Amino acid sequence: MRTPLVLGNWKQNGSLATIADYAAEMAKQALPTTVEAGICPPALYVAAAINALKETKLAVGSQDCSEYSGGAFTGEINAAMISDMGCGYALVGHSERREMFGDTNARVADKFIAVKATDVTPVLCIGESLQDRESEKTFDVVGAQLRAVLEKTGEEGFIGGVIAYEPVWAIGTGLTASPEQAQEVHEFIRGVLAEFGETLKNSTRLLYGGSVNKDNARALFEKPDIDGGLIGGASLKVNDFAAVIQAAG
Ligand code: G2H
Repeated sequence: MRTPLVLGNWKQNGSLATIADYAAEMAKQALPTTVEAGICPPALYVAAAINALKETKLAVGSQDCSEYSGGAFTGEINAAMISDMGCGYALVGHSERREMFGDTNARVADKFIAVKATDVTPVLCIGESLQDRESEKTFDVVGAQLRAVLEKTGEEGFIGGVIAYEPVWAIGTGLTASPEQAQEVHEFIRGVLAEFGETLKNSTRLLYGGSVNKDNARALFEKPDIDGGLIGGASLKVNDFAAVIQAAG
């Protein structure tokens, strides 16, 4: 039995004022006790978010993590710091980091390993571009992104980690993969996990991300291999995000 997980990725949005309002409104929402949920605000606001969300069910996560453990890496934040601040999760390999900030499969694997060495849960983001999908390379691309990590960690080093499948063509575009398209890739991902161990296959939570909202969430979360979501735009509005969390319950 996998506990559903819904994480909000705020990307480069938010302010001290919006975090305070958001937390006050979220505290009034009746959220299901059966769902784990959290938000990943910009790193500078993690402390404020943890403090503001104390009265809610929401945890806080980081949007990224350095692969380095510390030293002369200006602008970077390491896994020990993310743990030290009390974050429950750290995203690694989001497609925006891969596309715009040079995160390769190898670097993402090192980031995953750095997070996994702490008490923070790594959330490995993978997904194909529109061009990949149109040229029928979805499974090749997603498989390569996943194996790059699994081949370094093995089953033991991956267990407890989370995977977010986010087709790049569905991110922030309003285009969502249909529940059937998402399930097909999630089933493939579980097949790759099975190559590394049955426990890994059965226990790993697989989130879907890409224009999930309060109207399409339930149909996605009903699919057998979809264990929750990574939510961008819709996580910025309390009512919408609460409805998505409820849909996972
Ligand atoms: C995909 C998702 C959250 P959105 O990036 O990671 O964003 O829901 O806005 O497509």
